[in-house]
Amino acid sequence: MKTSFFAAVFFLANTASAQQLKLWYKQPAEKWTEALPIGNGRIGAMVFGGLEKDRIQFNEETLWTGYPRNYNRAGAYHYLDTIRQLLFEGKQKEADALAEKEFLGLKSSDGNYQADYQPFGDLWLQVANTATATNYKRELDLSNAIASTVYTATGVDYKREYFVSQPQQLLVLHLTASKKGHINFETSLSSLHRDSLVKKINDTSIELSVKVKNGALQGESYLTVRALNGRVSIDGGTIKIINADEATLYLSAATSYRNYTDVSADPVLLCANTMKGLQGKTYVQLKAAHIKEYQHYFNTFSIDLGKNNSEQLPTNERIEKFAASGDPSFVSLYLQYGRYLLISASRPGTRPANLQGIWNDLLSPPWGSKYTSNINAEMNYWPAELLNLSPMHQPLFGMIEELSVTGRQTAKAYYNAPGWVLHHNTDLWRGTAPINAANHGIWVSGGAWLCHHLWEHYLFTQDKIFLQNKAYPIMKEAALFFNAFLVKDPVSGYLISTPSNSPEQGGLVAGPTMDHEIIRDLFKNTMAAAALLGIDQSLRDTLQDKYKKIAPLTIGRYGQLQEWMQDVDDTSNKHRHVSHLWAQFPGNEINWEETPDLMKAARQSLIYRGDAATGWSLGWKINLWARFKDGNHTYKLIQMLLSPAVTGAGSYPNLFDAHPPFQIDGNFGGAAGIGEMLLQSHTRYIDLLPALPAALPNGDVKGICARGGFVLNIKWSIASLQRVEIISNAGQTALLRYGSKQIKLPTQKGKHYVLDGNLQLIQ
Ligand code: FUC
Repeated sequence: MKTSFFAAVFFLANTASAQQLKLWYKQPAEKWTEALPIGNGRIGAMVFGGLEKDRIQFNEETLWTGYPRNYNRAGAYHYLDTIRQLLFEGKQKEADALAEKEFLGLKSSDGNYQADYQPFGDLWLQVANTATATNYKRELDLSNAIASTVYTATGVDYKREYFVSQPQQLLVLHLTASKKGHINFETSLSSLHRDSLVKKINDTSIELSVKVKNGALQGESYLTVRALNGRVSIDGGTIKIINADEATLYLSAATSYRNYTDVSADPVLLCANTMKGLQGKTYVQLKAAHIKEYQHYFNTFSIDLGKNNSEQLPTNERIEKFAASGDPSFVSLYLQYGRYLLISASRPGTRPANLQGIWNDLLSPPWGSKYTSNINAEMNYWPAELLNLSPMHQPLFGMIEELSVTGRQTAKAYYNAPGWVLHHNTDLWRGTAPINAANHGIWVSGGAWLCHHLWEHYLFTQDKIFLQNKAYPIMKEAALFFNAFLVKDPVSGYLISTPSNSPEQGGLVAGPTMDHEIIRDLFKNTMAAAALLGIDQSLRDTLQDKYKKIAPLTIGRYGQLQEWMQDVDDTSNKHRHVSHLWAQFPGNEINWEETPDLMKAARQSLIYRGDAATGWSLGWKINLWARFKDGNHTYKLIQMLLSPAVTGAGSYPNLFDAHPPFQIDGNFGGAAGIGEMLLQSHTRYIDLLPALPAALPNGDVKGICARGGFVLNIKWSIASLQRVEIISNAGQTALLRYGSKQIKLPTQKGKHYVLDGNLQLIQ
């Protein structure tokens, strides 16, 4: 994996894009969805940029409600056969009632099944002399991950810069003025947590201590100020800075969370140590180290789709005008914003991005701002490999590893089965038992879907060590679960998944199509991994035998891909979940080469479902249409995504995706979908520009990745491929295809190849 990453960086040297990678505004944020997100994977913050009163609302990724505990109902498996039998007899209501009573997980002491992600606090600035301010502008520069606010007042130019440093583990805010002695402001901390306290630590620092209401965790945040000249003093919990030339604020945040079973960390000590790390370092050095670390990831990829004048507009106006302006540089900005958000929410060594990444201002956020595994948690990671951010995938793998441990107890308690299972949700404490209600909580394929990510990481990176040590043992255990779990359907004779559901509709059923697609994918990938590693022949034989017996995909009476075992699909159903299309995307069982009839049926199903959708559902449909190789339809949905979030769907002024109120998955699904228009590699081919819309006739993408360990630069003009550069990180053979042209290119590891628009090798 390391090799491919560094090769990609080298490959992109001297190709800095001429595009402006900025979100910018002429006025401060009033609402949270207007504020600008910054983050280092652990600490996240929303910058409002208020003139007189600036607010920086911040989070730390491990501050949640709840506590380490067992979520499982011991002996639930005693009811499994009865629930199955009732479903086989068509008694869905009775099955559901029994499952509600005996088959859900255990609630915590506060009555919740799972925990909620919490806000931490607010950092405030009360700034003097802003009344006559002009030339106001705030922006977020994606090229260096720095937000800024600038304005002029009484002849002095002021600037605030904000970023969250990964190397230093601090949120940093730097204030400067064009004339000496003009920095005058007060700064303070507050928190929504009722159990919180702000107090002085020393002459330049204050601390905020919080304790969550329903749970075990405590948090600590230190704020310290360094000013150049002028005076710093503390009055109560407020730091005052008078007549300084410049000032820098450093904010640390930590909690007592150590891991999902241990809450004995000392957040005070952690904050004190982080502050010690500042000694001997200047702001300039910190900023340079931050930019270097961030660009190490961000600069592996660039995209230029052309531009028009709308780049001159502030971002909120660009969203409003996108449908009319057709500004292609807004599409590239959206993609790069997705990459920025993933780097900011999911650095190696941190927890994965949750439903809101790491940004949340509410004590009771929508859906707890947890991890929903029936689409949302996975969608967050769709751009990771394709858009050259493979290291950002690591936090998800860390969580999968933990779930494979907690999910083992769930497999035993509910199914008396070996291996591990995850139902439709998890939280910081890695709960895996079914929650909420039988009709959507009893869904067994969360873990198997996550395993798809382990395998995809291998396919993209060809990292056999990862496959052997990390991925395979977890995939194998997930496969062992389903090997025990699948049962014979008395009607069809096929092996099916039951009890389960087609997320989140149709109720508790036997044999939802999505489960079979995901389980087949898991079995196939586990067999392929074992074969590559040359191990577990008898398991391979067992899985092969079961694989063939799993209920196949079927086409129903309306030409649709059936969502259930019975042909009961309703063509007027507009439900946001399009679960049965999983095998077309993110899976690959359905594709134009091998299964064209199923491809047509899947497309028909999606046509019935319609285009209208919010948030992640639109994100999913974008990827599906790209895989149908229908670029214009894909683009139509991208236009819906890049429209104001007035009616629900679309984007907020800060380009956060609307799944009212906000959920981050659609940002990631959208970014991945733009990539899927330009490159696909899920069959044996690497397809160049497979779904290019008429609206994007010219472009240049550098650093996009294909399975097989390839990194590509693709250039096209007037809707026609001009040039392809391909670097091979693993020495595999690339089967490149563009329209009806194709070339088989055996490669050597580390070598770089150049082809023209006719796929002729020129170098
Ligand atoms: C699934 C979706 C909802 C929401 C929630 C977090 O349950 O059906 O729309 O995204 O996850």
